[in-house]
Amino acid sequence: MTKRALITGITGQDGSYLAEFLLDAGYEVIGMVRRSSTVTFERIAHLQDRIATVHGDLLDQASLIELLRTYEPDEVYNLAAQSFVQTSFGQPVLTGDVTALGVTRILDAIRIVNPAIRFYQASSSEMFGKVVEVPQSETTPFYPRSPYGVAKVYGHWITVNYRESYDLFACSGILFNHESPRRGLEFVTRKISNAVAKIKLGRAEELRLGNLDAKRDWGFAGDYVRAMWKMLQQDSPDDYVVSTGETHSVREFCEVAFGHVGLDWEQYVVVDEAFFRPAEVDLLVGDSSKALTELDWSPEVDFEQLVTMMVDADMDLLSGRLDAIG
Ligand code: NAP
Ligand code: F7E
Repeated sequence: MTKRALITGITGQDGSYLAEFLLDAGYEVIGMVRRSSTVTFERIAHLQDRIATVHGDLLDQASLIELLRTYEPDEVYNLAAQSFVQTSFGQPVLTGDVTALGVTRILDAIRIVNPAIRFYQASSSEMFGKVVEVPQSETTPFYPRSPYGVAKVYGHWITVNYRESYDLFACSGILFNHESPRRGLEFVTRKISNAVAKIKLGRAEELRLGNLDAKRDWGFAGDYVRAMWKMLQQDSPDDYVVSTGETHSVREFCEVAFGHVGLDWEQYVVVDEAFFRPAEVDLLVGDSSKALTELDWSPEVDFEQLVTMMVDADMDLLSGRLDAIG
């Protein structure tokens, strides 16, 4: 029988890759989108005739209950969030409402409508924040460093709590940074790949960045959505770290990205205090051996391939060889 999945946040980076993956696996895909005065479907435009988009909002409990009643999904992937760390410092209450309480709203909707629905929560390595051990695994204590990280800790624990209280099949995927040509332009990797293309094509002269020393475990989003799905196919629900196990600094990302088009990053990158954060996460590197052992998951794209893929895609996009990033 065809399985039906509901994806919240389908218009985001991960939502678009997950939708592609599930369609290829034979799923019927329902994507929850929030009302907007402008169209936000750029990443899923190429899937429009294969998915159903339906209106709902993580801020509105009734809309979630109604969606579950109407569409009767077998699996729910909760990818929706206010996901930009810098914005969470300026809008901490909104971030808490969507990224933290939004998880309770959807879990409670599942409990009320159909507790047999399998649930995936998009948790984050930002929960480790000021890391207390290296590398970080499922047993590493959390020490979030932003309202976003704090909200994700809440989302993680409410997922565990609904699993333990109501026997829901609820999994928390603790995913480290994952990127792609579809990454939002405000995140540092895409900001860099996009600027590299603009500079190479003569449309920009410099790139202003914040902390170049921050280190992240960067993987490819297309690899990471496979892990989300695998979690919901197990015999019992659990939590998993998903990462590459390698860490690189923002500076190294610049070196590889500019170097790929024959430019020296030091001639173009300007450090700008405006992009520093009130509290920083200095170093993240994950230990995903549990995902390897139990889910048979490992990443296929390495750091260099990821950076060059993003630069090539932005070169194609900006030089008109590609119409869209989807
Ligand atoms: P993203 O590109 O920022 O997408 C976020 C999605 O959430 C968008 O579809 C957005 O809709 C939607 N959304 C925001 N507020 C909403 C609301 N109130 N109701 C319904 N939908 C709402 O994020 P992403 O990179 O794909 O990440 C997916 C999830 O994984 C997020 O929860 C993120 O926090 C988490 N995560 C991401 C990473 C990563 O490295 N990418 C790592 C760990 C965890 P609009 O298009 O209308 O704005
Ligand atoms: O920053 C530094 C910045 O905004 C990475 C989200 O998907 O991954 C993401 O959160 C690092 C930070 O991602 C700039 O200070 C320097 O140390 O790309 P980012 P993030 O904060 O790691 C986690 C796992 C999530 O869950 C989140 O949803 O880069 N950095 N200069 C900069 N960052 C930005 N954005 N812009 C700069 O100019």
